Amino acid sequence: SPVASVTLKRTDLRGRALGLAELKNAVPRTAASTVATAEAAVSAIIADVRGRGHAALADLAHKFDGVAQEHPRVPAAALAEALETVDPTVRAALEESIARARAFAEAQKPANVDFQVASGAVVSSHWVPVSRVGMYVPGGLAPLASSVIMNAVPAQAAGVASIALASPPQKENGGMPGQTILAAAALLGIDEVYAMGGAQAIAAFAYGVDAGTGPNGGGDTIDPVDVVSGPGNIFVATAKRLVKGVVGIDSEAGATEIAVLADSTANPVFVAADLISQAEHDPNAASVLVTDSPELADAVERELGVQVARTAHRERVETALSGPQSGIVLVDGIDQGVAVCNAYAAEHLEVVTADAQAVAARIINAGAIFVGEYSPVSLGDYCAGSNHVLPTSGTAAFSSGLNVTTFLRAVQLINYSKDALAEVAGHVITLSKAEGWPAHGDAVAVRFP
Ligand code: HSO
Ligand code: ZN
Repeated sequence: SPVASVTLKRTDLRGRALGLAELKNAVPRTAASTVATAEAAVSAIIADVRGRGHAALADLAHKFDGVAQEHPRVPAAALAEALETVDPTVRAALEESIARARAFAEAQKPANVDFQVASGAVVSSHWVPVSRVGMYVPGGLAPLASSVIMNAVPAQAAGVASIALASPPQKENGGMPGQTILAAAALLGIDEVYAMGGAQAIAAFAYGVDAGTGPNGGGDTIDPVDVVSGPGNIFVATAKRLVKGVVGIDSEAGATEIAVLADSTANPVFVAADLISQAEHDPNAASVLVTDSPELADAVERELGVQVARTAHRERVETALSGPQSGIVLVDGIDQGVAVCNAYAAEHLEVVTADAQAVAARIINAGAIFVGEYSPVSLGDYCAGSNHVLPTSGTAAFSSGLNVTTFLRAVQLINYSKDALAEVAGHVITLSKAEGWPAHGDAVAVRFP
């Protein structure tokens, strides 16, 4: 039909003075997808990969991806071919995306600190990259070539020496990951690529896989990594949670979310388009409008009807927009709007109000904040220079999106001279006695007989 009827759940908070707990309950959100449901199956897969190596990977590729696979390594020739055959306009767009992301990631690198605490007493923190990273790029519903860029560029800027990439084998592509994913990897100079999906890919990265464990005694060694990064489905997210501690992980990325904080100055055509853009990802995606203008809310809803009717993934978008995770929150002014957005802690927040920059400065909880009507979320998904791997489900309140520090550690260096140690020795000895650890104090005293 030419016009879809799209009604978003409305929550009217006007005139209500709500505390933080009440605000958190008032914002549209589904119960966090229960990782517990996948845990048993994922634990079994991890144990299988640890126990049987390539033979397990081959069995799981057959079972989940429907492909016959001796070993998952993508041959160099397949990467080269993908780069040669990629559409030139796609290649140009990937290159622009890489260039902007790289320029920003380089600028974002934190500075080392060498600080003189007292005379002859230097304490430093030096940022050191992890040695090896395994990045996951989803296939299936969401074959995101742009996610290759978002994972790899910050790791490269951090100085990670060894980068491996896994993406599910695609039956339609001869058991290789998608061609655009391969082309993006080739453009980034990543030559260690595996056709592996799901929890098994995460297990292979976390624990490594021995050579010679393949069904016919084949298979390259997959060295264990220090950090596993990248988005994925519930199985991938569960596997990342289970291997966390053995390796580092980036934040858990669930179904995508967009919140728009808008006043009467916002353009409803733009707002509707942006709400649809993220709803397109997933029937569980969340699109939330927070506004102090009931007229804008009505106009956006009308506009959603027009735009949803002609959007390619109409069914998925309708499901996402009508779900309990999406909705319109009416507030009595921008102050309350800011409070609602901080309580919600969106993965993506657009601020489309008068003086958007000043309003954005008051947002403390969001994965990424898009300021003003010419900074839409889909710009950030591809070509802004920012990163699109961002914390979802309210986790933006305590974690950050993927960035150069995801792959760095701040190693501390302590360098005191004899005089500098002498100066503070009494305090060390006092504290060691006060805590009942006198040998600690002795280790200082022994230097000054
Ligand atoms: N919006 C997604 C990223 C993405 N969108 C990739 C399109 N391609 C999560 O931030
Ligand atoms: Zn997106």
